[in-house]
Amino acid sequence: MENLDELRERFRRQAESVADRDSWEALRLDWLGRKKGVVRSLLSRIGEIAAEQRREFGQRVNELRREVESGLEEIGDRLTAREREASLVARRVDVTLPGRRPRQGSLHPVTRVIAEIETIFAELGFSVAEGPEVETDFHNFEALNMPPDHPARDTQDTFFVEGGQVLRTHTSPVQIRTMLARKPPIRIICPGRVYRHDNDLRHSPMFHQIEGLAVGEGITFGHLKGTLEAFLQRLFSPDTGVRLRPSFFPFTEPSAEVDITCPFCHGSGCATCSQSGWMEILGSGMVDPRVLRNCGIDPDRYSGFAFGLGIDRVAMIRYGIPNIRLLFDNDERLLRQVRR
Ligand code: 2U9
Repeated sequence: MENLDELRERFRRQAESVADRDSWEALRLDWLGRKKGVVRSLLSRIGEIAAEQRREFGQRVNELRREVESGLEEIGDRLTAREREASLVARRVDVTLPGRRPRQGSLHPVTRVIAEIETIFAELGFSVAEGPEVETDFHNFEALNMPPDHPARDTQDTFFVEGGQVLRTHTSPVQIRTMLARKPPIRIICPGRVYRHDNDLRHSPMFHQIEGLAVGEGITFGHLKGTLEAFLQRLFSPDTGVRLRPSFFPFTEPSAEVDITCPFCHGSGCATCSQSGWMEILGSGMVDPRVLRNCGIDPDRYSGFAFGLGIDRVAMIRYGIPNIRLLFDNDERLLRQVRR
């Protein structure tokens, strides 16, 4: 019995020197361990105690066990609190540091130019029409006055698809489809991807066009010129000069190529415009009467103008991009450089 008081004292002394998890676990095993723990070995020796003292001995060993248990629990709680404190200190966050800026997305220059041109033409009363990129020979060529084996087809560098279809070489088939489906008056622009077998610094096998078409009674070359002048001065700047040069396209008659005064030197001559002061920007003309007739529109009653421009070229001029490939390489640095 005196021994038990001594043991209690010993536990208290040992408990005081516990400084970490390992010594806490060692203390627990010493006292409560199932095989060699002090409490367990005391109980296993109860047979050595005189019968009339066993009851008291049992009670006192249980008291010791409870004291050991609550002592261990108390130290354990203290260790847990200390560990938590240490980990909070170790993972301390400096809330005064500047935040990380989220990476910002932005529209591709081609997407931006398309949106800008759509806005300008919406104000002029045009709506947007779209169509398939894999086209029939009829919609891409024949209806546009380019019959099979006609030399005009040579200029189109066509990709052929199995089954006799083609990747559209221009967005003109969208205008053909619109005229076949609707009666005049028609005022549409047709933006989209087109494909030509051509690949160098200025050409990509896939590029973007916007074509426009206006068909109605009494549409003249004057409407063509006025519309394009208004459009180009909105797209570039109000003092942009516009000039038309005679040209030829199978689907327009008469046809004209359209130049603007160079947006870089404003006409005085620089490297970008080869010292000419002018830049070719689009092709245009009055819709050939045969094209109207191919689409079921009476050319004696209706007339129309059409035009086409390369969007990628406009984006390259607008954002100073020297190589068309940069538009399609999916290099994020391009987006960062042209971002507003
Ligand atoms: C229909 C009738 C006429 C569309 C036209 C051009 C002239 C033209 C080029 C500009 C640069 C293609 O992207 S580019 O290489 N386009 O020069 N396009 S007239 O004429 C049409 C279209 C549809 C029914």
